[in-house]
Amino acid sequence: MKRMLALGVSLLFAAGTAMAFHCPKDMKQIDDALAKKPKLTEAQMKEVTKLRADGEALHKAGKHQESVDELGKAMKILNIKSA
Ligand SMILES: [Cu+2]
Repeated sequence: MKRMLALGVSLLFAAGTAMAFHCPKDMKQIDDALAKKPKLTEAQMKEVTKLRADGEALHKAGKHQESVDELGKAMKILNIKSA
């Protein structure tokens, strides 16, 4: 019984951790794309920068799903295929 509980807890933890690791990965992809000086309009650049900052803030607030959503929008503008 104790062992089952431990397994359940570790599975739950693993699921949360997988999500939490997604945001930094997306942020890195965005940073990498920005480092290559992509051809974006000024408005797009502003949007990407904002989404990137929002994503990081949401990630730090523990709202990983929302963070992934915001970062996903930035990645779409940058034409990054999410892995
Ligand atoms: Cu996160």
